[in-house]
Amino acid sequence: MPTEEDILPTTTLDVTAPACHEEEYEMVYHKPSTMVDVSMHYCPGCAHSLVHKLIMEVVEEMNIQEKTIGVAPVGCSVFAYDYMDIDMQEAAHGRACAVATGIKRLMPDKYVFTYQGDGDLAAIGIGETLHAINRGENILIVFMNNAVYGMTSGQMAPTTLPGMHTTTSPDGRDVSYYGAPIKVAELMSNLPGAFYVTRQAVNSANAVRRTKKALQNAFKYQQLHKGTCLVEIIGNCPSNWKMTPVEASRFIDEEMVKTFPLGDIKLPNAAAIQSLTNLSSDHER
Ligand SMILES: Cc1ncc(C[n+]2csc(CCOP(=O)(O)OP(=O)(O)O)c2C)c(N)n1
Ligand code: SF4
Ligand SMILES: [Mg+2]
Repeated sequence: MPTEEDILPTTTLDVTAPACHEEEYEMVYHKPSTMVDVSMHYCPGCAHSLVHKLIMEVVEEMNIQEKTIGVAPVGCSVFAYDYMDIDMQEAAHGRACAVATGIKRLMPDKYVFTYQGDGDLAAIGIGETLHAINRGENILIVFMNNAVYGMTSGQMAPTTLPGMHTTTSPDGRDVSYYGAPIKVAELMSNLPGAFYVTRQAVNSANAVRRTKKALQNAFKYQQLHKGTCLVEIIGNCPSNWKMTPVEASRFIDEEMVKTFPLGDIKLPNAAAIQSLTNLSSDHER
């Protein structure tokens, strides 16, 4: 029978962390104070985590943490409220824009945004979304388009690319049978209530910078009470695309943008931008 001595390690491991001289390093990155300091449940290379961070950076930089209310969807980002340190409301599948409408109408001075995937927004929630934008609700819609139902294991979504293989289109999406992918940003930009509509991505450093700028604009435009802002973001879903994170980023540049070209689709007019400038200088006075 082994003795206690046989079982216990005979050498002691040195677990002391190496000395860290913080003062020698310049801080170039910090997690926004507006995020909860926990690990996320997202897959490696998933766009959701990155976009959560970008939204929360904007909230931090605009100093509007106490004034911002988010509406979480059903989908992989259903737990967004666990990561964003702001007031948040969970909506039933597809109903985020209706919930956001109620919040914004009751509290018009708050910054209200929805965060929705393509299954949530473009399938079950297309009616709510279209009517909210048509009414010109003063909300920001952050639309995460990864071309599949991520959470439920990769079924075909309204935004699945022609020929794309999913669990419910194993031979590739047949457009003659299922119809063409819905270009949500272009469709919604035609509605009179749409104030600012853009499509961005987060698959490269430059794309991330442009998406952040779009989110900054959209949050600022909410101060004008002029209509709905829609920021569509092409999101990586390496797990359901059956790709590595690097392949998924490449797939966006090589395939996704053919159907979903990136860039601004509807911009506010010059007078609206000018009134925003006047508003900010009023605040500064
Ligand atoms: C009324 C209703 N229908 C279906 C579901 C099942 N469901 C949960 S998440 C989801 C798809 C989510 O896909 P998407 O919105 O694109 O988000 P992603 O996971 O890709 O980020 C579905 C169909 C549900 N929860 N409720
Ligand atoms: S399944 Fe796709 S969308 Fe969901 S967490 Fe994983 S990579 Fe992200
Ligand atoms: Mg999706």
